[in-house]
Amino acid sequence: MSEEAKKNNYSADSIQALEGMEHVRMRPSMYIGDVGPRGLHHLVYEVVDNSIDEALAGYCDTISVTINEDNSITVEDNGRGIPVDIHKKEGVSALEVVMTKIGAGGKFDKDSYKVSGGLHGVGVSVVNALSDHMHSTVFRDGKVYEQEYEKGKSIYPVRQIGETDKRGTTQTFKPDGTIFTQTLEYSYDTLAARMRELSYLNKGISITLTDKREVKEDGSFLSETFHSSEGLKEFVKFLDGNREPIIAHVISMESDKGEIPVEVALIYNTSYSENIFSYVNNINTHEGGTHLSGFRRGLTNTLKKYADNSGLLEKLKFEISGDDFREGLTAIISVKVAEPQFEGQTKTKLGNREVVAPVSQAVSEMLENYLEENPNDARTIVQKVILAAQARHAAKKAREMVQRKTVMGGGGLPGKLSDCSEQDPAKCEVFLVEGDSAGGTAKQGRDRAFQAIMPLRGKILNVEKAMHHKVFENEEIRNIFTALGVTIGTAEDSKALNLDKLRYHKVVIMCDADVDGSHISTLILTFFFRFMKELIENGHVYIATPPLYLVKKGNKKEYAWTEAQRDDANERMGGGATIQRYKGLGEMNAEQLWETTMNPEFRTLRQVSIDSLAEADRIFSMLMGDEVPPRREFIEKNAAYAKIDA
Ligand code: 0RA
Repeated sequence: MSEEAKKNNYSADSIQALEGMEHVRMRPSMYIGDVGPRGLHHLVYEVVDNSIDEALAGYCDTISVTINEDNSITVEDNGRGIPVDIHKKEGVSALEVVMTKIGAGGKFDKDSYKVSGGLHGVGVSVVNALSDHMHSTVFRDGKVYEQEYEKGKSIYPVRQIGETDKRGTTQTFKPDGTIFTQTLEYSYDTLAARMRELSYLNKGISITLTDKREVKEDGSFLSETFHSSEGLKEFVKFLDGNREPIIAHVISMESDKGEIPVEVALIYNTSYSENIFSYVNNINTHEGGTHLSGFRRGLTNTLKKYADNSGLLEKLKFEISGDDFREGLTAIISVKVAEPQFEGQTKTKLGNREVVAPVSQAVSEMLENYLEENPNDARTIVQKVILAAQARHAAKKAREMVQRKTVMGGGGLPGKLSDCSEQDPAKCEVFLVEGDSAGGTAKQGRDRAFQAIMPLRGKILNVEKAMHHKVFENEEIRNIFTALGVTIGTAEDSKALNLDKLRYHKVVIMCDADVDGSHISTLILTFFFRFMKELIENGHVYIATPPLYLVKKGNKKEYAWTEAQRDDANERMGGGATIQRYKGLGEMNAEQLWETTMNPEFRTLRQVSIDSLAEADRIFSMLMGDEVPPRREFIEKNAAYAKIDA
């Protein structure tokens, strides 16, 4: 290439880089999913992932993440430091290339493939593009270097600012408020859940999370360090902390023979649910994929073979199905794949076919060894499988009953449902209301054109503790299925949820704003989480927020949701206002309920979302399981559904 051509080529490249940055700012959702709280937190994961990669390459064992007072984030690691030498092709520092060129991340080190990477694996330049301000500091070869950026553009060339005996990289960024218009506030709990998860998935790394917005009485900051020496084995123990194990040990293995590193850990507990979490390159693959298929295949084949040889199956009159091997199972599968292909609606389904066999083989080998060495546990597992098969038969009958009633419309809609007149589900809402009396008020207060009311009798069944056929036999729960128009089971998958005939796109849980009310909300949410997860994942589930106070003086009245709002309103009225504390929905009349809680113009609905399936599972098992003390503690500390609201 001539000098002239090189020059042209260089400027063409930098124009492309600029366009890349502009494109990220114009279409941020394409890179980070959304610009709500989820996308905001995603920025942190993207930066931390670079440090995790450095740790996986073997050069870093300590990462610290700090939420600064101004909601900017600092991520620090003790790796080799991002190289700062001049990048041959670009003519600028490698650091600058990584920070300002979309898609450059890590490419210059071709010996270590990038295995971690956020959901979209987009690189730190995307974070830079979406930040008001970003500051990189590199400690390398005895020197300290820095560079700063505004909205993704460097404001000076990389410069040396001192000497050091430290090694590592420090990144500080402040998300751009013109892009993240909804909120710029970081949630400590959300970041903590992800850092904890990362520490289990990448054992040996210490990740410290510090919140400088929270100063404790002794002057120190809120801070936790996550570190796991046993990895997935500890992750399983953590997840099942509130369930009762039926076998002596967590069964686990790790294999890095061959191309694909596989880690698996599992345990069986007394519950009836299946909890399998699968990860690819530290990303939770909600939709499963080939690694999950490999796991299932290995588990089913091995246990089936063992059960057949044990003679325990002789009295069983029907075939055991794959599902039966997974009742009461909690498992985690983590694989690292060099070039993952993500498929599915949310791009969280692994497509790489070559992953099936290594996972299946690893699982078989692990289980064979365990069953061989622990014959008592082996017998316990097989007995559990037999019970599951029997219960499945009972559940199938009960389910068919729900189905018949739903599909054939024999009984029609439940008698308690007051339906709306609108036919387009996208415009329809249904309120699940605690108690018949509040249900009556809601029925009077609603806009019957598009709002339906379904009163629920007291506390609905705690599905966390019930066998599945009991759940499907329960009338209240059958009514919910029927009212929503949701059915279970397709030709390929007997447990798949069918939302095609969903009758309302908004399903609103409306309960009293007290302890009982939040317990009932939690019961309903637990049911949705275990039996209609897709309803939550597709954003159909909401929680209504009735006010806590009515502040009245003369002909002025205001509703308040917090103590601060209450005192504020009182002050605005000149003090001395009458304050009514609503103890339940029942104390409001129809008009008040409409104005404050149901009218789309004024109400606040909290959309229920699941940040981390693993965390949600743990919380529901804790809130609804057998162990009372942790539940009490949690409910006392939090407003019941604290972790799962939007
Ligand atoms: C590639 C090569 C080298 C370091 C890194 C990447 C690196 C990147 C990040 C991102 C955050 N922290 C990081 N730490 C290191 C250096 C290769 C060498 O020194 O030979």
